[in-house]
Amino acid sequence: MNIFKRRNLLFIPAILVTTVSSYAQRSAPAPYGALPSDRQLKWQETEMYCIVHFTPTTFQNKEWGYGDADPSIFNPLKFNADQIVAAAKSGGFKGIVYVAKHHDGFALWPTKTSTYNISESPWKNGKGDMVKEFQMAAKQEGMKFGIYCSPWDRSNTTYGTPEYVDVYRKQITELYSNYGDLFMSWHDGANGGDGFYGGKNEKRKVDQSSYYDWMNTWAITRKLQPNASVFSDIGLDVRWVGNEKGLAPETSWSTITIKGKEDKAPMPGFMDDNNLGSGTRDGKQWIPFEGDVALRPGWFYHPEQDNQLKTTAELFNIYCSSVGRGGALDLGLSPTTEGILHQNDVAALAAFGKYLNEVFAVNLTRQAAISVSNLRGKQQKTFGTANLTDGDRYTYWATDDNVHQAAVNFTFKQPVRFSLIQLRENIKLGQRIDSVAVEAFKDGQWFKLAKATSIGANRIIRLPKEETALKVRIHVYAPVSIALSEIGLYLQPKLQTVGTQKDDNSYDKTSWKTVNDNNSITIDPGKTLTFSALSYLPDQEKSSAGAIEKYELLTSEDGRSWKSQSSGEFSNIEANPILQRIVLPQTIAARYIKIVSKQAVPGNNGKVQLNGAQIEIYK
Ligand code: FUL
Ligand code: CA
Repeated sequence: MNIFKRRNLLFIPAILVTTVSSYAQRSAPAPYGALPSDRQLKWQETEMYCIVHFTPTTFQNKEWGYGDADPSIFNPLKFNADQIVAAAKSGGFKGIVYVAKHHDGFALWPTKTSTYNISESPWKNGKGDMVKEFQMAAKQEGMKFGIYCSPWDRSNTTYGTPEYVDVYRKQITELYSNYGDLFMSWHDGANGGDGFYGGKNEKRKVDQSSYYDWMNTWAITRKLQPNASVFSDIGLDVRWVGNEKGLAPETSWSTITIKGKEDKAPMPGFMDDNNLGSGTRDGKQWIPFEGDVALRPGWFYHPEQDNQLKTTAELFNIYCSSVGRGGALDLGLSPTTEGILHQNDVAALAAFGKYLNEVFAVNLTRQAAISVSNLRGKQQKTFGTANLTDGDRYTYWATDDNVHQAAVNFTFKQPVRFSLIQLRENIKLGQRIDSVAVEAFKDGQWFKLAKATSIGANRIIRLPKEETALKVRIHVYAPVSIALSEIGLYLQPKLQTVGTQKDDNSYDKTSWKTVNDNNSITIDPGKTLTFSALSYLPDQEKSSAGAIEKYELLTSEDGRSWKSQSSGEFSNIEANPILQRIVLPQTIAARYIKIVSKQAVPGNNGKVQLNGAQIEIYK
């Protein structure tokens, strides 16, 4: 007979139950759900890194190179990888991912796989290796190093055939064999479309989930770089957050279930982008998110964006919505054609790093007397409250197995002022906590301050305003015992909000007349305008569906016969719908101006986003 059948348990003497359970409470709680690998733990600890885009595309002032740039344009005369990496370090970043090959297909290292590479450029007389330069600079600054090699290649004539997949595998083999120990192997999801393709100038579409045969491609990564976390739309180790603003939603789980593909390893094209930000509570796999966003509006350097850098306040907001939501922040840096960061970027990074240090300088919980409503096995030394403030993300306070709700109380000698609460779980034991509620005791009463879900590796709760309290209480709810490793209370120093400088040389458009059809807009400014540039601002609130991807700009003297002035693409507008500029090679004088959408981001019921409010014309 099975004595552990439920009804028999009732007859086991109470004393035996107590002894067995208190013995169990001496050991660590059993891990819960999907767990991070050692490789992912290291990645979670990194929290902040930068991605550097510096290729011939920089010299073309574009966001996506077409694949036909002449290598002779790549000649950065003041190139200094150390200046770039040191600036990133001053911002508090701990790693550098270098774009060894972007969509234009130009290899920034002397690869044997294609002649379209750095040895064809005049830089260092064709003897240079940009990937090596960044690897050495990262080493010098004590930063981790990672590599992004774009799967999409708009230059390679074999792109779209099985032969190219072989080329791509050889490229990553070179990159993963010759540039030291990598912490990240980065791949994006932008795939296929039109390009140069060795002079064919055509459109090539591939099936993202099958073409690259990621499982076998990433097997190379695992073999050559076992410590590198693989990032992609959904990568083996790290997922994309679903936008290029670096922002995760309030609730963002580090686990995720890829519906219908539970048995398969994750790879691009496997899931609906809408779930990337939130993840899945109790998801089948541990795949936390990376929030990627550029310091400037675009990923590449554009001189006209020199005054459009994110402010410290914006960067801090992004930090709280990425690192502060259990993921990582990957900030894009864009060297100039000289091969260094612009002074504004250097200053922005230093200011942000300084501010982060100020925010986290004083953890007020270290000044408090701490008590908890339950302590696992009464083991003060192993699971006690001292673990909550020791700065170690793996030492933790835990509750007994049957205690799934508990509270932590902080009592101060004098009322303290704070505006940020930081929590960490010991994620080696999984993402256990469902939610927390924060209360403050002031004027003789308890007040509710905030609630949060999805804690994980790190959770920052920002209060709407500063609070002053003598006691703070945090209620924790979980489906299993709790293993919370850190609680911090901080006072965020005030930030001066300096408005970003905007272009002020745009024409006043209050009296313009515009005529729209679905694909074009005709502007009648009422008089002849002399202009050097135009801009188009896609919807900033909803989605990029319907935004113009390919445009043509035409002008006319009589509104009937039109002359084409310029055409091109608004690269990457789907993922990063920022202000787009059409800079003309020389100024034009025209009486009527027309913008035609030649291709738009799918969706929006086929309606193109194009109205007068979205267009500016510059002197
Ligand atoms: C995207 C690319 O299309 C952008 O150009 C940029 O490299 C960004 C980091 O990833 O998918
Ligand atoms: Ca700790």
